[in-house]
Amino acid sequence: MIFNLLKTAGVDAALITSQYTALYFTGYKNPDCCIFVTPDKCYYLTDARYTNEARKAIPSIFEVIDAGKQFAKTVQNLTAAHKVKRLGLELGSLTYANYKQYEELFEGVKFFDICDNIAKIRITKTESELALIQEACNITDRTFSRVLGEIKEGISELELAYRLQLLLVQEGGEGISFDTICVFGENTANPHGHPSSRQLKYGDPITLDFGAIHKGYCADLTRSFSFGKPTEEYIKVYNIVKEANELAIKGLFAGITGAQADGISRKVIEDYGYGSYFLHSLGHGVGVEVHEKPYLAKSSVDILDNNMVFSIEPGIYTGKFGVRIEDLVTIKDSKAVVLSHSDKKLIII
Ligand SMILES: [Mn+2]
Repeated sequence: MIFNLLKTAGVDAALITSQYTALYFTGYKNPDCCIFVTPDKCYYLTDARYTNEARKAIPSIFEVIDAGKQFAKTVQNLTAAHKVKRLGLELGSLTYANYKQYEELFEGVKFFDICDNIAKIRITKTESELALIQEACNITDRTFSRVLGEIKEGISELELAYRLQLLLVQEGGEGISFDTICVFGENTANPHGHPSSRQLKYGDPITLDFGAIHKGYCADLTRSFSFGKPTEEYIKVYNIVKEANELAIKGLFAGITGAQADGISRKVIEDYGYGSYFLHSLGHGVGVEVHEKPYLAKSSVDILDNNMVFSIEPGIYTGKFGVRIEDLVTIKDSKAVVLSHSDKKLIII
């Protein structure tokens, strides 16, 4: 699959610098690596901190090179040795300083951006990728049901967030797919609030947004619920968000655009008069990266297709509190299949 990239991008060689694309092609997570691909060779450049583990972990088509601190120089040598004239680069994950350095080092080599070609490969999941994401979702669901037992008056947002993360590892997760959002009371009004020392009080709404990583693949789940008796307004808002989530999922088919899917949820929320409180877009793709293509947003032209995985996460943030309900979903035979199995009925603890 990695060799196909050269054909579709029309280049002699490609330099992969995004650690996520490298993870995608190798199954090995490493923040300090790059991959150089020619039509018949794949080189995996890293340094001595990773070489030993990398040689065992990654497929044998990759030749692991200890490039020390000389990545650019090593790539220059490879480019010259393979007589590369057209080089594909991931411009979206390259710093300007790197780009300037490459311009100097690779004289006479023409650069092409291969970000779209890579996104196209990563956007559709194979059956084995789907199974890994499903397992990441299962770990996340089990963690959610266990963390409910940890919720007690007086616990802080930070402590609950860290207890949740411990449970997630106990359930088989290898890490968190992003910084856990755990917010109480008025802090739920911030869609991506940071956990603080704020302590839980009777009657507080709670929002948890988190996910496990399983073999490099991410999950992403949000549930809002109530500690003690919720207000009438909270129940009303909760039911609107639930309806927006469920109708968007029901409306999915192979070929719907990200904008159309976003529009389904947005219309529900607007019709109830809360349109200006839906502060973000409906969803995003999930894979080795927790935010990747396709995007479900007002202006998104991405087309949602079979075997893509993405979140459906409408939310309402009134200023006093917020509610978000997020599931991971895929499309099979032009119908939505929900990968998250946590209950969406309003939980009152
Ligand atoms: Mn999300």
